[in-house]
Amino acid sequence: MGALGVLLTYPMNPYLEEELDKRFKLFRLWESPNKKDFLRSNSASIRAVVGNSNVGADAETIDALPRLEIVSSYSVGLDKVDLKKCKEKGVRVTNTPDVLTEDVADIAIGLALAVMRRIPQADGYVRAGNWKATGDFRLTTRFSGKTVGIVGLGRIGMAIAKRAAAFGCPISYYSRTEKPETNFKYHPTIIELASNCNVLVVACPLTEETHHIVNRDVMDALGPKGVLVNIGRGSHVDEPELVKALVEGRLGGAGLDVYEEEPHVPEELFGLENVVLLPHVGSGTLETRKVMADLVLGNLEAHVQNKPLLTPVV
Ligand code: 8YV
Repeated sequence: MGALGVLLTYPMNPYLEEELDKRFKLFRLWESPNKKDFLRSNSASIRAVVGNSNVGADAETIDALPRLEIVSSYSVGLDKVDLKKCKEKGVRVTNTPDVLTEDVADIAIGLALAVMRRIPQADGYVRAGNWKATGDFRLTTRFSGKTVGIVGLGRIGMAIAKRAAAFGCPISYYSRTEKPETNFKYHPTIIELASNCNVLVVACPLTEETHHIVNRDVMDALGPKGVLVNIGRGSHVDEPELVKALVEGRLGGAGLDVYEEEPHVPEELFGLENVVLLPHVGSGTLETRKVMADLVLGNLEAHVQNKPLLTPVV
């Protein structure tokens, strides 16, 4: 049957790309000016898709590839993969759970600290020579001991909770179901959670139910002293409402790693000093990205060899 034809949707990791090229027959989607034509002319060869949080496997891509057998995603989040269609068509799906949990949780805490202690601004203050010229930096807000509310107490949510607890922060959470195995305080609605915490961290998967789960009412419940941290997906938050809430001072601050239309970030945020903006780097360490790549490769190898998949979803 020859080497497995693998479609890589986006230039996500040089090591992964090199290994895919060595082990399989690689097709690079982004190199083609016309996606439809590219898929049509290579549809007889492509039996696997490797996507990520930018470009996954939508219904159109899946329909264009009648020989597709597996989608091996270089991400834990599968919101860019049409899971329903994959199920219907018998296409297997894998992701990269667990291996990125610690890094993403680190970034969540880093964002809360950066926003509240104004770390980027303080750094800029030193670099600009202002410390010498005008004296000490202004006072900031304590993070330790503040109530942290987590939306979604899955693997990443739990890792964030553990870290925040070590900072002496009382932990509360909202999720579809209560987790009686934890001592954290459960709130049955996100509004109730936001009304009762200082820092609200979004850590749930993006689904139809969680799209814009952080809306204007939630932001207002968090209030002018509250801080929103988003390490989930941009579309968890109603972004135009977030911009308004921050500009109008109805929300105290925001630490964001994700945006609705990446890499587009609303420019109104650039001038706000109560906001810290990261370019979707939650899992972006050398260590984690290597293990993620190896999981993608391992799942494809297992599929080819008819062995159990390492991290099956569908
Ligand atoms: C990456 C992610 O951004 O795992 C996820 O769901 O969002 C990230 O780890 C990504 O897919 C790397 O390209």
